[in-house]
Amino acid sequence: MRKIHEIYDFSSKRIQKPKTIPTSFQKETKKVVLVALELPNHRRWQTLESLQELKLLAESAGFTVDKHIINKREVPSPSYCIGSGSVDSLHEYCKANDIHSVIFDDDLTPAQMKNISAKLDDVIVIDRTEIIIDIFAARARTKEGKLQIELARLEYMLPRLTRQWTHLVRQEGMTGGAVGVRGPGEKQLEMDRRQIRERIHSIKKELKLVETYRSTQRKRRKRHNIPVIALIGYTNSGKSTLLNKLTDSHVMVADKLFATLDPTARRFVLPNNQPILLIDTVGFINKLPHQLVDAFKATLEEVRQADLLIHVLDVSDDKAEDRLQIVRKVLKELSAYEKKVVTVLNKIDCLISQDGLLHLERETMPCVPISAKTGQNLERLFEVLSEQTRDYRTFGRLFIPYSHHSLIGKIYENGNIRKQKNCDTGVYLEAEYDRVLDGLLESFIVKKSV
Ligand SMILES: Nc1nc2c(ncn2[C@@H]2O[C@H](COP(=O)(O)OP(=O)(O)OP(=O)(O)O)[C@@H](O)[C@H]2O)c(=O)[nH]1
Ligand SMILES: [Mg+2]
Repeated sequence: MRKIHEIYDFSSKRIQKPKTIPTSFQKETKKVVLVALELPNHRRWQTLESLQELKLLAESAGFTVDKHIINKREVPSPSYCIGSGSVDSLHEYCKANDIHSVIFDDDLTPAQMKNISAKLDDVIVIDRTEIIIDIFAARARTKEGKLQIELARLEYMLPRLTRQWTHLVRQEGMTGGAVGVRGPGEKQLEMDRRQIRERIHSIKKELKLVETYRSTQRKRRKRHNIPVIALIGYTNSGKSTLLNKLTDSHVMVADKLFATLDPTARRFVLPNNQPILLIDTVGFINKLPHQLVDAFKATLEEVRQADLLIHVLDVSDDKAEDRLQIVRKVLKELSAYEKKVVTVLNKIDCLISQDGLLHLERETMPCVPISAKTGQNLERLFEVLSEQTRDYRTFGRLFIPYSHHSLIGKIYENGNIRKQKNCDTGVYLEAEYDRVLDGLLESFIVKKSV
């Protein structure tokens, strides 16, 4: 019997008609129209910005954007989201221009999705959450990532399962082909729903194990007293590039949205010999679908539990200011807003003028302008990180007798010696070192300083 996630594949089937959302690896050009609803409390620039982001998402999913339309209304129409007249015009336009799909900038209710699909004939109707889930699905590589996506997709799909759907699903032999067992209509629908719920339950159980594993890992790190620093930021801002540059790793870097889905942890030692653990995370975006936030709990927990966040902001993007606000909003949603943040103003190698930079610097203190790609100004970033991880260091004056000379080697390895004087019976040192050495060095401290 096929697994349910193989059957409920949005990229191959959908309510009422087969639906193919092209993923980035499919080359065929598919034209789409983007649709936004503008309510009285929306400003035009906000609508346009959101559409701009949707355009990036559509392109990341392999679509070519033909145009966008904005429908102003007092309230969303319960049947069609936008006005029914607008749906008719949209239909005409799509027919005349060979449009493959329309993508709504907001989430559609199951009823709206069904009604619009009915009016638009062969044109596929997609909403924001669905396209984001689809991109995530195309990017997921690890078992954990795939499970998280499947969960988000099933949760998105459950309320949208309708009778038209079961007709299609039955043709595919979803219940394993036991003739006579499947009842028509409601009964079939109920069976499908139950099967989805069971699958959701079992994925959640598997993900719980992942959470437990991660929390054990975190406890182990705490024991080693290594500060954990999570790289966060808008998708495509350069988080993985920075991780690779600092740790000489090869995490995938790509000029596309959501290149990274799984958290990767790498150890790095600052020039003052302070080890830190850097964690690369999934990128943020405006209106991150709640199904994804729920599904990616284990991943996002790394952000919540980190000792410090490095917010990577692409300052070469003229939307940098908005992206900053989006990231702050998502941090609030994740209850991680109170965390210590160092902002990295990235991609300065692409800046033609420094004009906007000053304003962003004022907005994001403490911050460091860098280029993760060329390595420009990374020394300054190290200084700021050393400063921010001071709590993990002890500053002290020590006298180590020659009988314990091996300790001096340990201080060299885990610390930074500022002054050293060799005397007859031992060595006098002024040093800062990792707190893990506190126990070993306690009895040799002449004076502790801050
Ligand atoms: N010119 C320039 N390009 C950069 C710099 N940093 C990153 N890039 C480019 O920006 C693109 C995105 O980089 P990634 O490191 O994949 O970005 P990310 O934040 O990890 O993206 P997601 O994983 O999708 O959230 C790639 O094409 C990088 O080569 C930089 O300092 N300068
Ligand atoms: Mg990345």
